Amino acid sequence: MRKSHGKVAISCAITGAIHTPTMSDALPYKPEDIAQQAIDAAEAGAAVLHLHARHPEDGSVSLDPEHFLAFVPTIRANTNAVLNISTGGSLLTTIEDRIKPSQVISPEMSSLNMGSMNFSFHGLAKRYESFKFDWEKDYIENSDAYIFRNTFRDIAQVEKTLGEGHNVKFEHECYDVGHLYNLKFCMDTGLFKAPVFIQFIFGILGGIGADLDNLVFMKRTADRLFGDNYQWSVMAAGAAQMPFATQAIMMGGNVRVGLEDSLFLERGKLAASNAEQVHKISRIIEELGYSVATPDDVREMLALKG
Ligand code: KMH
Ligand code: ZN
Repeated sequence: MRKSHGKVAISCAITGAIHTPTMSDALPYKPEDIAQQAIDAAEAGAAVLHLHARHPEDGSVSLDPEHFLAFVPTIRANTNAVLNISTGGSLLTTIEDRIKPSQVISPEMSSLNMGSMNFSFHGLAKRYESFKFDWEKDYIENSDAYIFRNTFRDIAQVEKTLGEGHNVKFEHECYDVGHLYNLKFCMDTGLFKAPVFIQFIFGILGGIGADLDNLVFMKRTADRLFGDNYQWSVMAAGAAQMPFATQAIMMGGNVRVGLEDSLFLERGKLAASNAEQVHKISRIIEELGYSVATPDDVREMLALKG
């Protein structure tokens, strides 16, 4: 997309499934707050809104489609943004449960995680007592709790149900270089058609680290595997969020920000909202001489159903 339009698409991941409301007052979990933050993020320049739901009472993760339906219509009524519903769910939930919200909502996009892995936001352990890991207890005795299962069968089931069934296009979440090869393999078997949209993800323990060499490596590998048949975006967890997004802009990519991925605006300063992060990356895009893509630009770029 950058080659032809000089535009950068911003995705904003509004609340996710990992951070807890105790970590930041800004993290939305009530439906009206998720809706308002999503609307504000869209007004600030986010073309794509990546959405998870939470239980409104305590902010714990929910895969209940009703909890999604408590905010999706408001967002649809008040923005032109592309809705992207998570199929990540939470660890140890079945793929059937993870797909359900997207089946009910039939969004233009859903996330699709491209491989099984150990998954931990280990960076949070430095700051939050509730995330302090005990190596023996958590990672050895209880290590199954960290499995993020995304087998080829799971991936095919998401495609069959949502791709074939609802004409949903995917944000292919690639947490490591092997996931790019998984995606290529799936394309070669005919499961996915070009162009695919790949989210390069950095800084999850279990995936590739947030080192700039790795961004170059992921990009070079994707160029080799997919040629012109892909669009890409970058998401880095925690403190690496803004630096990696900036680097992605300079390399011709798109960006993802949002409180799902980092609670901070800059080192030591919590973001007041998702929109604050979107404003910041929008400013950077413009300062670097590019412009912010609209939702319709993204619809064209990814041939979404609209
Ligand atoms: N939480 C991120 C590391 C999903 O929702 O499918 C990736 C993610 C997964 O957004
Ligand atoms: Zn997500």
